[in-house]
Amino acid sequence: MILPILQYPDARLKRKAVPVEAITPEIRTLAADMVETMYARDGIGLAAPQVGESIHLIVVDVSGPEKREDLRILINPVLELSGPEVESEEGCLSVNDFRSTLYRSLRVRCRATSLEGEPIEFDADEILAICLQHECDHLEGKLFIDHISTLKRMMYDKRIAKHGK
Ligand code: K2U
Ligand code: ZN
Repeated sequence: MILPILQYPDARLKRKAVPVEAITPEIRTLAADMVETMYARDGIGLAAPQVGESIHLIVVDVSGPEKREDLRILINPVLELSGPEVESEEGCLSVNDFRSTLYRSLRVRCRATSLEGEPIEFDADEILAICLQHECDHLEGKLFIDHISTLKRMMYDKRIAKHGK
């Protein structure tokens, strides 16, 4: 089922999510719905808080909605950042009509749990590393606009206040 995606400045996007304690049928259904929603919205990642569930669950597929060749469903993901910081131009399915550049680590090591309850560990760089950092920020209640300059943020907030999007 395609789920509605919360839009900034919805306060629920600022909540710190909580770890998944048990992989229940409801968690499996939510993960499947998040995957469907991500592809339907041409995204390459989606975090549970964006669909109103403040738990540590993200889905990513940097091969994109056309190919759907690299789907990763990550429960309780933890990132270890490494490598230099690189400039990243980002948008967000929860931040309408806005893109900005910020800095992200070029490489990450990700540890998580699969839907089957198995440990997952992999290294990532480039767009997968950026996407993982973007999604894990959502679990902390952070959006990419929290990393940009105050001036850029003020300009976006002013546009939202005036036009609602
Ligand atoms: O969390 C989200 O809002 C999903 C983002 C993830 C993302 C944003 C910026 C950079 C990497 C990942 C959406 O996928 S935004 C749409 C998009 C699509 C392709 C490439 C970059 C961004
Ligand atoms: Zn986002």
